[in-house]
Amino acid sequence: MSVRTAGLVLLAGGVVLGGLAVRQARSGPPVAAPTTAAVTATPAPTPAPKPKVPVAYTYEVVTSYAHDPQAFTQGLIWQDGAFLESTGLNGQSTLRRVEAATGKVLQSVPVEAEYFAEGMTVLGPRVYQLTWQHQKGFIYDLATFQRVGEFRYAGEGWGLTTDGKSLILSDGSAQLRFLDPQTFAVQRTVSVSVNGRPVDKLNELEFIKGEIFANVWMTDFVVRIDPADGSVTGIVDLSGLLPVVARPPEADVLNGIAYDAEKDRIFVTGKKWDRVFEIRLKAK
Ligand SMILES: [Ca+2]
Repeated sequence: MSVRTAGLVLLAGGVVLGGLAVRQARSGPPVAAPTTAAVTATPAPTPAPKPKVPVAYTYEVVTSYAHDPQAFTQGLIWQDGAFLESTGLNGQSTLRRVEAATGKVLQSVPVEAEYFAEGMTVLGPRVYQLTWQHQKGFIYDLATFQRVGEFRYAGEGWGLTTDGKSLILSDGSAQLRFLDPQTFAVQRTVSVSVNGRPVDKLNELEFIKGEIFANVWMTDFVVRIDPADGSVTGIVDLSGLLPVVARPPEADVLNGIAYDAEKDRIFVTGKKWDRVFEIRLKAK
C-alpha cells in the first residue's frame, strides 16, 4: 500500500490526517537553516489542513406558526416579510407566497402536473425553482410569479439556495454545484464531508451568514457546510421538533430551512407538516 493510499484510508477513518502529515514532515530530508533571502523567496510549506471537528447543536423553539399540511415542502425562504415556498409532488407542485403569522397562502401558481417541483431561491428580481427529474428549472418574476424563463441542469434537482452570486444546487448526492445565474454553467463543485466522510442525500438548502445549511434527507439532522471546501462545521439535531403524537397523518420528513437576515431568525418545517418553527441553535 502506497503512502498516498494509506493517507486516504486514514482520511476516511477520521481525524488522523494531521498526525500523518506531521510524521511525513518529520521523516523528510533535513532542511538547511534558511537565510533571510531564502525565507523571502521560499515560503514555508503549508501544513496539511486538519479535518474540522463539527460542532453538535440542539435547538430551542422560539415560536411556531401554522403551515399548510398539504404543502409537500421542497423549498422555503424568507422574502420581504413572508415565506416563499416551493411544493412538490406531481399535480400538487406550486410556487407560493405564505403569510408567516397565519400560514395563509397569499399568492400561488401551479406547476404543470408532469413536473415535481423541488428547491427554490430568489436572486435579484427572479425566483428560481428546480424540478426533480426533468433537468429543468423555472424562472419567475418575484413580484407577479409570472414565469419568465427556464434553465437546464444535468441530473436531479433537490435543493437550491444562493450566496448572492451563484445558485447553489443539491442533487441528493454529497456534491453541491455552484451555477452561474446567467448562463447556468457549473462554476465549481464541492464535496460535502464530515471528518473526511461524504455526507450524501443533501436536500433543502439555506445560505446563512456565510454557511450553507442543508437538510439531510430522511433524517432529523441539518448540517452546516463551509462553502469553500464542503467541510461540515456543525450538525444540528432537530429530533423531536414535531412530536410524533402531534404529526398530521400524512406528515413526511423534515425539509425546509429559511433565514430572515434582517432579524436573524431561522425557520424550519417539514413536508406536510402543520407547523413552521422558528428555532434558536444551542451548542450541545
Ligand atoms: Ca431554503
